[in-house]
Amino acid sequence: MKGWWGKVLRINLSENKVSVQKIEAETLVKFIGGRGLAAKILWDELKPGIDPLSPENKLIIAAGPLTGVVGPSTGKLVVAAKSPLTNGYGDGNIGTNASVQLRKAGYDAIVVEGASKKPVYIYIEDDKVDIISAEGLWGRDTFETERLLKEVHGKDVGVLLIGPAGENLVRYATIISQEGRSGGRPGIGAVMGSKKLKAIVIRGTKEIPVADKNEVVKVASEAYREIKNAPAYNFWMRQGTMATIEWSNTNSVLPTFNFREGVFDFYRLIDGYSMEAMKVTQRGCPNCNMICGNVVIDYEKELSELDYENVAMLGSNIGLGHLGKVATLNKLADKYGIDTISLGNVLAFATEASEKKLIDEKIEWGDFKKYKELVEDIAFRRGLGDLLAEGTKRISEKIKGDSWKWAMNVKGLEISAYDCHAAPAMALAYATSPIGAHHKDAWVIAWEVKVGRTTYTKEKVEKVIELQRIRGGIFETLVACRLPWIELGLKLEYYMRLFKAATGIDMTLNDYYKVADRVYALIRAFWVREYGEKWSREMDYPPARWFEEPLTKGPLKGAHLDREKYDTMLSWYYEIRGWDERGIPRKSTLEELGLSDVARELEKYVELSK
Ligand code: PTT
Ligand code: SF4
Repeated sequence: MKGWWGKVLRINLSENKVSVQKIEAETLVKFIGGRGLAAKILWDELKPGIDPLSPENKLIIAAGPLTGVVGPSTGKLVVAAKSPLTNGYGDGNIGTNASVQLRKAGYDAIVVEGASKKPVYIYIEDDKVDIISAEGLWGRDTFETERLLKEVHGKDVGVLLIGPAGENLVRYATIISQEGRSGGRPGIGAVMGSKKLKAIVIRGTKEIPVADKNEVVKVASEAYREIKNAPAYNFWMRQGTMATIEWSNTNSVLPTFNFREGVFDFYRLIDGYSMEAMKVTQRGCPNCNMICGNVVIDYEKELSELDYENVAMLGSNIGLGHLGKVATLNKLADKYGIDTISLGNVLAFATEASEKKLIDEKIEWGDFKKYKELVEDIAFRRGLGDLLAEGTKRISEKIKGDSWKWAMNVKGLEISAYDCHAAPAMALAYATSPIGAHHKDAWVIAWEVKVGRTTYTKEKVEKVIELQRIRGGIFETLVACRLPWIELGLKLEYYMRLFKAATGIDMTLNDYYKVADRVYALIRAFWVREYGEKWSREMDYPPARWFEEPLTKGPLKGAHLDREKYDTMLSWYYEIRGWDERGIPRKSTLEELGLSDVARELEKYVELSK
């Protein structure tokens, strides 16, 4: 079979055992790769109810048929596991040379099982796999560790690794690569830490098997040309995702003071133009000709790679209007391996809790020195940092009061950087994202701003699902970066042609949508199996703050979400997906998607509607 190797590398750290497992062609066609493959493995192999930080959890590193193949932005990987933050399905997407090296080494995915007693790292060179002591690396930050590993194994290896936050089981620790690429928001770095696995280092020397090499090159060259000729290309190369700060403030969706407001008085001091003035270089993922990692010199005269989410969450959301200082907090997050989105939420939540006297510690908005201390305390779980390392949902359960209303998460995963007081479709996108609140599956906000903010229509629900199918389905399974498509208008057709050239399989857009729906239903089944009778449609709700506390500033002053109308949208969402009023896929839906086995298993935990 072309396009895939059909091979998973399994490494059991409890038993020090390495094996290679074949994946059936039928599974690959049904789930494609990346998130699809990861969800399938986790569904098939995890016992429900396991502790995500126990050896029973599995860490999945999954490529797709486009990963590593020449073509726009194909240097991406999905990392997945049962999440220690949400106790549900968790994944993330990381751009790294490790993706290309994995495929060149002859695998579509790696499954890490069990846990080592002592710190180790894994070195993979094609068929040779070594588990090596990492005693000398444990405790070191991600930048230093990657430098050391590259000195030992060569500059061209791909490295996925964790910092002290992953080692110390911070529930929102991520996997880091190349000093600034980060993936696995729902604590996938902590899962890696629980296995005492510091790093995976990969070198591959094989040729990735494709069905039609000439066609791959032809389609890729056309796509690269289209990207370069896109009208927005030059500005993208100047600001990348950082242009969104100005857009968000203008449209009153820039998270400010723990999502109380959508505008920030000092937004100009942290926007894309301020970033341009500080920029020293640009970095990015392999195979990309529109690299978007903008690197600046931070307040401590070190390098820091900025993206919109990082700056909004560690800037306006904590009241910090100084880009150099924001960059320092961001750099620390990368060095320690902490997700910036959850971090910005946690710091803001702690500040509000201090203001409302629900915690003793004195924390003030915009207090850079205090925030810097707290980031370190979180990474090493010192003092208050130990509680803050648990994420907003668990902190709120501990400090009580009405803090659950402004603990800005869905299913335990913190909200990314778009305020939804006046954006019901975006709120629905957060609430129904398959990993908890994240914009990656349906960034519907830009469209919603154009069609009108205050309506709760079926058209909006359909748009959320369409985007989830494309972004969460197609891009996360192929695995490719979605930014050429969403930012520069590269047509989806290119990805379909590239898939055909790589695999020899011709799929229509509807075929891809069916795969996407299958993956969504499977992931939803995973959540329901974990939560059992505790599962309810309330889990698909955004935080109470957006319903109950109107914006007090800006052009949309007074705006808030309407609970009843939101609930109607949620019912439409379920109806279109073929899920029942609890948000559980109907038996007939699972069967129609070729998931009869999933229906049979799920029925052991909850009653399924027909
Ligand atoms: C992603 C999330 C995002 S989404 C950002 S900025 W963004 C934050 N980046 C972090 C970071 O950096 N350091 C850190 N310590 N934590 C961070 N947490 C946040 O993580 C990223 C790009 C971006 S930048 C985006 S939108 C797109 N995301 C894609 C996606 O999800 N899928 C896909 N097929 N293509 C994508 N392309 C773009 O990739 P998560 P990366 Mg990321 C410093 O990881 O868990 O998915 O969360 O991977 O290689 O850094 O690329 O304005
Ligand atoms: Fe990576 Fe940015 Fe290029 Fe996407 S556009 S592949 S995130 S560098």
